[in-house]
Amino acid sequence: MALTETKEKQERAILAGVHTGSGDPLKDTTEETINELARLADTAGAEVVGTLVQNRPSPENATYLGEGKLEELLGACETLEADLIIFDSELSPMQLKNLEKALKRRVIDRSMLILDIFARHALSREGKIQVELAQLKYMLPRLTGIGTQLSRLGAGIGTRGPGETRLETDRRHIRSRIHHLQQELSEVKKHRELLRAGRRQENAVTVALAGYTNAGKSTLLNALTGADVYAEDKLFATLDPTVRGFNLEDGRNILLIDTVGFIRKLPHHLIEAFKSTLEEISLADVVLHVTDGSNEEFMQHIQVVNRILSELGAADKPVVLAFNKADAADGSIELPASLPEADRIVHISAKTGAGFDALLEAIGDVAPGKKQAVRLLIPYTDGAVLSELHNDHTVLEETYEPEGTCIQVLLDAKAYNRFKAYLKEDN
Ligand SMILES: Nc1nc2c(ncn2[C@@H]2O[C@H](COP(=O)(O)OP(=O)(O)OP(=O)(O)O)[C@@H](O)[C@H]2O)c(=O)[nH]1
Ligand SMILES: [Mg+2]
Repeated sequence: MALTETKEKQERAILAGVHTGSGDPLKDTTEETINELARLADTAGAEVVGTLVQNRPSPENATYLGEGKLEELLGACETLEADLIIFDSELSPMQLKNLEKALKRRVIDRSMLILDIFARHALSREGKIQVELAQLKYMLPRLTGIGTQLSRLGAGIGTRGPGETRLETDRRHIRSRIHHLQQELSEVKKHRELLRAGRRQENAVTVALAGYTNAGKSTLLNALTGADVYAEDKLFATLDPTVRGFNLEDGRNILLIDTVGFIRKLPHHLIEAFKSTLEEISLADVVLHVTDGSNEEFMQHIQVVNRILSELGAADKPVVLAFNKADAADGSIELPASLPEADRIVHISAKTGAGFDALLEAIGDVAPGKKQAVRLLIPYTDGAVLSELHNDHTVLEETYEPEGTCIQVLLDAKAYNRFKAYLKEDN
């Protein structure tokens, strides 16, 4: 039997950007952002064959790059046989159109690249709807650029929809599809709200994992809860929220929620479209912010994550900041003088389990319903109180004394108030 070639041809991509030196984390192209773009391109399946960064105070209005650089880029495309040029920042509809015309090749920007990766990684119905919605909304104003060029230049990275379907490029069709997807999304949202209400009834504490992509969130969820969630050394491995439970030492039930990671210049449409997924973070009791402490850029990552967290209205939640990958950081992680805001900071390794005790203690401290061990003396005449303590609370120790049963039990603030009349004097 003959083997058929199924692997798609790898697209050859050149990365391009403008270094303004403005330090604007959303617009400037730096060595770090271009390296990150290369990882994104790799995740999307492209082979990066070249990079071109122009130094100029601001991008050219009509063509992003200056005239000379554009010539140079066209030459490079021909020499390196590139199929695709990926720009590091979001291009305006006009820039996109002009660039495709000048370079005679498909041009995409960072947003389209991220959307393409999301399209390939979305598994759940909700994830797929959200990604397609973001893609279509992104495309709508750019159709004169993409629409005219795409049919001529064929499919590839930036044109794939969830499930490897080809994105539609007809304006009228897109509008009605957006409408349809929005309706479907509101159905899915109702379902998610029901799930959430169920969790509230179980009286569990919800802790949402948040952090830069590839920080180790899913690995940590697996390590803490014994789950088997997909974790891999690639960007945006996780798109769909997963919830797994575990218990703290005082018996509190924690529901840990894993969800999509963040990145610099995350397309606004994507945040907008992923609102229902990201709501898991804004509605959680505690945010567990995981950062890759072995990555030199962790401070920038933390800033990006904090900015998105406040955009989501999650800025005032109790935060435990976990510097992960302590095993991979050479020496100890050096924390800068001005530390990012967090209620607790811990160093952990999701891989080896180092630092987990401190992590759980930190979560326990900032999460609602913290329990403390107290000693109560229950007279033998109050048998009902004793059974209630046994039924509803964690009893640590019990001894029988002449005046009654001496019981050591874990109580949260509410239960403490209820039973404080029985407090043993030498507590
Ligand atoms: N050395 C080391 N590697 C780790 C540690 N934790 C996670 N990793 C690795 O980091 C990579 C990313 O881990 P994930 O758990 O997929 O990261 P994530 O934050 O869920 O990433 P996204 O879902 O893409 O946002 C994987 O290759 C993990 O094996 C750690 O403590 N030490
Ligand atoms: Mg993950």
